[in-house]
Amino acid sequence: MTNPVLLALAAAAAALFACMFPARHARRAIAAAIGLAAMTFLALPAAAQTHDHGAQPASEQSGEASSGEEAAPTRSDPALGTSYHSATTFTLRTGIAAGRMVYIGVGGDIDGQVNPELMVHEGEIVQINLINGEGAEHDVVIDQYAARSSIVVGKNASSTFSFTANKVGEFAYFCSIAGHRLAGMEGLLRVMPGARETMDMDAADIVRDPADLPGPIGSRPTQVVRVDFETIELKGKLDDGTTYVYWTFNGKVPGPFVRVRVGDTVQVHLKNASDSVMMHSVDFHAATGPGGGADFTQTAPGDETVVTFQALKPGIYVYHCATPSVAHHITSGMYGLILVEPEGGLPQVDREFYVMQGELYTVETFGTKGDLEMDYDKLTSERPEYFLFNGAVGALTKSHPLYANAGETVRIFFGVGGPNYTSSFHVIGEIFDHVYTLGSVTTPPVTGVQTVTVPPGGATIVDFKIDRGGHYVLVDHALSRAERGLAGYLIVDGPENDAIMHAGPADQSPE
Ligand SMILES: [Cu+2]
Repeated sequence: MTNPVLLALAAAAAALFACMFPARHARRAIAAAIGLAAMTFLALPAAAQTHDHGAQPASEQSGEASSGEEAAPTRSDPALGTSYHSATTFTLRTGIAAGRMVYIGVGGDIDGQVNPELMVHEGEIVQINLINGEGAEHDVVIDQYAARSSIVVGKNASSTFSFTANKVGEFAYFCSIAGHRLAGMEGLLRVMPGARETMDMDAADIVRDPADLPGPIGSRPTQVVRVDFETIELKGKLDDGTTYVYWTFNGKVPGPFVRVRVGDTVQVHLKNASDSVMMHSVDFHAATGPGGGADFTQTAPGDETVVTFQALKPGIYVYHCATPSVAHHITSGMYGLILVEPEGGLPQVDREFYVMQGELYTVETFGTKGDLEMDYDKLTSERPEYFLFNGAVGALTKSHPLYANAGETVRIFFGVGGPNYTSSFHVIGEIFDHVYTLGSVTTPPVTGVQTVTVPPGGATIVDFKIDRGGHYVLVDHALSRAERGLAGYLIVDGPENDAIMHAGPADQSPE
């Protein structure tokens, strides 16, 4: 499928490209950085109606799927001046059904269907992946769109092409190899008028605003702090036109940011909503005791439990649901952070943010529209479809970017719910001045850090001063994950200080 080396190179090139642009082009540069590997050297053109990757030598196509040219779905923030959307993706495998040559749908709504009808909406970018299922030569052509795949030669060879569905109507897709269309290789592309109806109506916004966290505690005597959690299962918006049944603490992902000081007594009330299907619980990594509290908080729908613990050690800690299958509860959104401030608190900064990373394991492939379902097999074999900041695709790019002003110091509390993937947390275009390694606030922070490793069930704190206005991008520097939903914007208002960076040679720098 996608070639990781190419991706990495493309990502690096895009990031570099982003950095090289003068500030007035920051928007485009950021779009490029976000598109990064997603575009894998291939522009996913808004203007061009089609693009064809061209025929490949047969030698490169025999054997396993070798296209390596997936124009993966891209995304961005319309406010940032770009118009990429997730491509509507279909995968067709050639095969034999009832003695005829046919296309067979793979994945999503068309899975297993013979010559499936491909339904899209006007204006959508359509991506069609063709896989050779039996070894004869094939392609896919849509005449009216002047769109076609390469000829796939040899079993498991594949090809990908995309186009913008800007003509409404019904169009045949077929194999142009002599005789194949007549032999059965023909189906229908239906382009419906108007934009696809988004599912916002019946899907909740489960995204936790990264600015939604309590302020510093600083110096105060220790006290009993009551924490009220309600576990809520709800259909939430995963992406435009895509929903997932999340399991949450208080309806958002991540759960509430809990902030106490060392020595506090934390009294947790866990209520499980009466319309829940599952039992839920909570394990605080900040707690010492059986299950981090989970042993005392296994809570049936409609019930409430209480557990009390001492915040003995300062630090930034993950909490999560710990009801089996724990991985299932975590992937579905049941994680959050608790900060146990050291005596006197952390050094003051101008802005604090709360960001967590997790993965989603859906039956449907990344980018599929509709209601998606959890895939237990993918979960247990660690094959996620989505990587997410704060629970949804576009959570920190489209709906809730981080905002700051040039000259301010920014702190990000960053945790990984996971359940499985370690993050290489990085902000494109910035350097962390202070990193509280492994979430320890009792060890002096390390300084001048580019990328921080954060394991599942782990967290960190990064502080940095923003010297220059512009747009910065939060990523996991395992950048293939940016193609599967993982990106955030830090939008910084203020002067674009050319002394720090400008396009062109040094002697052209304005004083
Ligand atoms: Cu749970």
